[in-house]
Amino acid sequence: MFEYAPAPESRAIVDIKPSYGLFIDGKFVDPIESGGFKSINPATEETLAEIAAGTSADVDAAVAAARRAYDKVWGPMSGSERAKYLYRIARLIAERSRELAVLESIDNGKPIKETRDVDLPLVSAHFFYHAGWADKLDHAGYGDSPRPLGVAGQVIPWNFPLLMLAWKVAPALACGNTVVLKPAETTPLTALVFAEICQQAELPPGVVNIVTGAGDTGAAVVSHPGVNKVAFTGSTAVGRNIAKAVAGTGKKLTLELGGKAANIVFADAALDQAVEGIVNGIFFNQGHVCCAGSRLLVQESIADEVLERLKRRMTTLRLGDPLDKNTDIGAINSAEQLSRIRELTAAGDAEGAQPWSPDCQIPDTGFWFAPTIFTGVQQAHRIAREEIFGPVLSILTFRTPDEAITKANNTPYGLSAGVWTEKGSRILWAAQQLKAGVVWANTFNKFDATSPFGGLKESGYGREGGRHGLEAYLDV
Ligand code: TXE
Repeated sequence: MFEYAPAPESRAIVDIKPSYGLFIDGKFVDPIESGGFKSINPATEETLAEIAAGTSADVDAAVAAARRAYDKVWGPMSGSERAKYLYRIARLIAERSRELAVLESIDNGKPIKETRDVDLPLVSAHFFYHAGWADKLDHAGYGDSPRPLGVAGQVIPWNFPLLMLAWKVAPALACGNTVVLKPAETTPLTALVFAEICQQAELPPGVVNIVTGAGDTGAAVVSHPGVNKVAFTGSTAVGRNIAKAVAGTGKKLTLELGGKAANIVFADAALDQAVEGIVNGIFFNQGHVCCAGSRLLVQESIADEVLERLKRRMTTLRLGDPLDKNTDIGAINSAEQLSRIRELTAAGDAEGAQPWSPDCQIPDTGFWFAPTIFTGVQQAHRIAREEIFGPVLSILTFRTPDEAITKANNTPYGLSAGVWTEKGSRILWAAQQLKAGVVWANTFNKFDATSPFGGLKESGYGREGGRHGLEAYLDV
């Protein structure tokens, strides 16, 4: 139990409108058919705003606007002109970052400490970084006569709403494409403020279009014949459906799907750092992270000590009001996600693993889940195989480095992994052996606009960020 400091980031600095339309051709418009849904604050269950649900007719209008903008304005524009708009957007995001951080915390449930210090700085960094690429893609700058693809249809999830938008929109625009983006239904608000920022930046109408709605709206975007490129981040199940919908259409596709990352701690690791890395790996953003270190593999000789230190550290985690700057664990994003987490932790109990959580007070309203670790986990258990996407860590042990790698790779996913050891040669060896798109050494959950991110196996394909991320939005 903790005394919370009063929330310094006041709700008063955000101006949430009672309802929002769709952002098409530079304007907010009503959907063609009436209907919508509510965005709610997962920490309080209060309704934040009524959100329009776009149908395929709205998607038609958005794709048509994106096509006109591509053909007439954005496609023919020089890279240095496009860069000016991207720099303007990046600066406006940086200027409005406090407001956007508060709004993201209210709509998503994640702690303000994270939206303020991680999400928003990375969002503006992505726009600054890609602004810097726009003119380098002209002429000889890139070397391979790159050309944009046309209209990009992008569908994003709710775990990093504005950051996932930035990962998709910034490279698309830098390369000369126009965009129709569908935000997640539980977290549309920062995307709608981003639409206002596009207006503020005087981005030509139709270059960015935002169509809110649920999965059917997303399906209409990705299957639209006027879309040339599809980018999706979300569940592996939906990713599979999208791959089928796109097959044979000639659309370029990138998929960033689930994960079940191993965080491997060798006996020679610096344990204080490793314990911080384990905590950050699984409890950052309530574990709503595709690359979360959700399986701890700890060498048997130090397992008891690591467990004791980890439990001690977990008793200091503060769960509660996302707007309190001392909060470490915010709200679970939705009732649906909470029930998925509960289903999998119940399976962990039923299969004989032992759960442990620190004593923490769960608020009466909203969606919450205490940080939890399971010991006695077997590789066959569901909690060792399936993505929980919550603050739940499955702990397994290993004796030899080879066994660690075998266990780490024993998953259909391949997004990320972590290695904790003081031995440099072991880091290089493990990075070679691990079948994961990202391997962190003596750190975890580090992201950078300059570095490619993406998965292997059922975690998807394609890269976002860095030079490699541009390839998803270019023909050469
Ligand atoms: O994902 P969905 P959900 C994983 C995580 C989580 C599970 C379910 O394990 O527990 O997925 O989450 C849109 N065509 N991840 O149900 O449904 C949807 O509207 C086109 C991992 O939220 O995949 C939303 O905008 N689009 C992940 C987006 O897809 C469709 C992040 C993601 O929703 C669609 C989120 C369809 N047929 C969840 N159906 C990660 N990789 O980070 C839904 N959508």
